[in-house]
Amino acid sequence: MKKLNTIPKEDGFRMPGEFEKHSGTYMIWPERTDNWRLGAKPAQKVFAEVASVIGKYEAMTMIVSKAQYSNARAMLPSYVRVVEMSNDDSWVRDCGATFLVNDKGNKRAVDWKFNAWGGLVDGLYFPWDSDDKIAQKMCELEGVDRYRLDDFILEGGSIHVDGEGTCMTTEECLLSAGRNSSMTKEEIEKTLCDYLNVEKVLWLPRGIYNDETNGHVDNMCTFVKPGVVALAWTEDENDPQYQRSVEAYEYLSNETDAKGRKLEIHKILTPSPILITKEESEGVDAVDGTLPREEGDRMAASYINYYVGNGFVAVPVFNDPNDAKAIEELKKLYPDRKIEPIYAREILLGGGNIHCITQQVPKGCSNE
Ligand code: KQY
Repeated sequence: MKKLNTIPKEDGFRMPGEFEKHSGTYMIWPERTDNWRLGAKPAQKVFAEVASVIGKYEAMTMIVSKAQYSNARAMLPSYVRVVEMSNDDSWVRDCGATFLVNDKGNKRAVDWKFNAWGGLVDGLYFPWDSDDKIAQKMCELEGVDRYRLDDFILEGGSIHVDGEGTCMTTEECLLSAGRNSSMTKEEIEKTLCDYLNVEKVLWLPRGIYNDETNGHVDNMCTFVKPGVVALAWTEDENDPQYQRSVEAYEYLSNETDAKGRKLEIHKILTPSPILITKEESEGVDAVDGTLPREEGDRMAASYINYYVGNGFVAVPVFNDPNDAKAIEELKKLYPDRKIEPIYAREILLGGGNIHCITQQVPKGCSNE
């Protein structure tokens, strides 16, 4: 498949909202023992559950290393396609392709440069070269041409779009020192506008407290549909999350989207603080250059890290009293989709959640 040197906006390609129809979903099988405890066995069980749930609704592809192929194949139902591919870890939202469509239903993708959330400044592991090739390989499998940006670092979890001209991100992440520090905010915004084909970028100040991605928006706020957002919230003024949520709420309340609409904001309470236990910490191998998992560290838990697909919403839950509230709220926000709660502590222990480990391929009718 071709590498394109033109610009999606000029070519008439846009990133659709996640809530638009999909042709399928990708995930990557977890295995690295310096991120996933106990040889990644508990995480593999939950990844298999997530893939099994999504696979009931749409075509599901699991990327897996050579070493783990047989194990993943054995743990996954036959309706999940398993494809061998080198990888460094399992965050396909971040290293995978960002798929685009045009009005004729043709598909292309953006292949952003990936540096493991901050490269040598504050990245989370080294090396990341296999992950940086995942987007290209997904394009080969899907048969779509790609726009490769060799000079612009971005992870898919750091952006959300409404499919109608608006992108949402955080300053904490996109202006961080380990990404595009030689670019101005205006230059970064122009790149987003050109490659996602949007007219307006909403810059939330910060993401979730202690999020190792430098505050990805996909853990903090998401578009339910154009004009409607769901925001992570806490009523506890002593929680360091409180000020972050208040700032985001105030910012969004005073903004409009690309179509000039005021945003309807739904607050979704976070679970109570979730800390890494001694047993969990001891199950992770220590490796130089990988972020350690220390007992007592607070994890960046949020229900906003859910994934929306054809007829369903896969929602992380944590055995917390706020699980039920989040599910009830999401049932109201997505009346036409089945809410699928999945106990996701093991994914959270690796540094993200269901949205971070999934990547949608939008529906189109043919490839160009
Ligand atoms: O998107 C994410 N939340 C990825 C987090 C990466 C964690 C690596 N340990």
